[in-house]
Amino acid sequence: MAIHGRTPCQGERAILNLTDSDIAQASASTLASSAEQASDDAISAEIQSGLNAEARHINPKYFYDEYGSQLFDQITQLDEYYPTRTEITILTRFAEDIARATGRGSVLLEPGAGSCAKVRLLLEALAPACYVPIDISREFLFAAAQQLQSEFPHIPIHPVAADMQADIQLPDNLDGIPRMVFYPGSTIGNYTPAEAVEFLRHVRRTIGDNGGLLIGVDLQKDPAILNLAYNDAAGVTAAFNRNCLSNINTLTGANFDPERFRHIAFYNESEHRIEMHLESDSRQSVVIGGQSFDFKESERILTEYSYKYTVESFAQLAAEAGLHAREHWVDEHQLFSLQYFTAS
Ligand code: AVI
Repeated sequence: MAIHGRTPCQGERAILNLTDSDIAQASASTLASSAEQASDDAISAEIQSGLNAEARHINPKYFYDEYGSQLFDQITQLDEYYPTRTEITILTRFAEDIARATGRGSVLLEPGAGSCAKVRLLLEALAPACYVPIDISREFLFAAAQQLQSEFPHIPIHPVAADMQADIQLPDNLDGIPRMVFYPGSTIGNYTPAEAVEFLRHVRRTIGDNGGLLIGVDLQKDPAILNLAYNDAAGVTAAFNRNCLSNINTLTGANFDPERFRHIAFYNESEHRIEMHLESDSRQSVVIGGQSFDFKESERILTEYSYKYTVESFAQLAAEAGLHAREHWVDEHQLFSLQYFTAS
């Protein structure tokens, strides 16, 4: 990667200019874990294992092929789906407050950065020594980083194509600068609480003893609001849910008929989570990787959990990972929160 100027550690901004060859080099140095693309057989085996389980399930990662990502973008713009616009309102309104709480000039890491959309709202206020977007989707990430670099030429940007759980190697000149992980979008809600603690422990290791975490967390609220958010009138969430079956067909040669599965989404009040399922509209059989699966009428496949927390319940979870609650910001209707934790 071409870094021009003195290192940030020396007190001056380094400008990282991304060229095509930088991109190629960085791509080549991608961490091994992200380079290992699951083979068709491994995908079939994973789907088979989920469907052989007593509670049939499919990993929500299968929502996100190109079409699924477009559908998710559409979801974020729906009237019923409040999380994205509410988080944007909080980031816009409290950017300076957030910077005051977190401090400026840290190395800002964003796992699953995608299009780097939300960080734009914070970059001027946080003035990071370096912004490190991390995403498995290499081409998309580098295109987004290049665009961001042109909008914020004074902020060094160091994209890393890697899995969210990978250990990230940063340039030596960033050693000793406090790290802050930015994890917006309430993606943490798609983990079970045990998985969330595991992820937060990984964050804790990444930030070391003097770093922080700024995370978007969706809040518990009137179930009617939640049920609407995941059952939009236009049927975009239903199409998003069914699309995982089309994606699995493409990846494994399976023969799901997505139209023969109904979209089911509801708020489970005792578990504080939205559950999304696909429900078979009749008896049917599907072949995946040479194995046949029979579905009874109304039999369900679990496709996603989306856990909702209170500020306090999430702070307790984070404490299990060694993260201490410092400050939080919510919108006026208390729909969504942005929460700041430090390692010590
Ligand atoms: C990505 N994640 C935070 C979304 C959510 O709300 O749990 C995924 C989603 N599923 C249905 N609608 C949106």
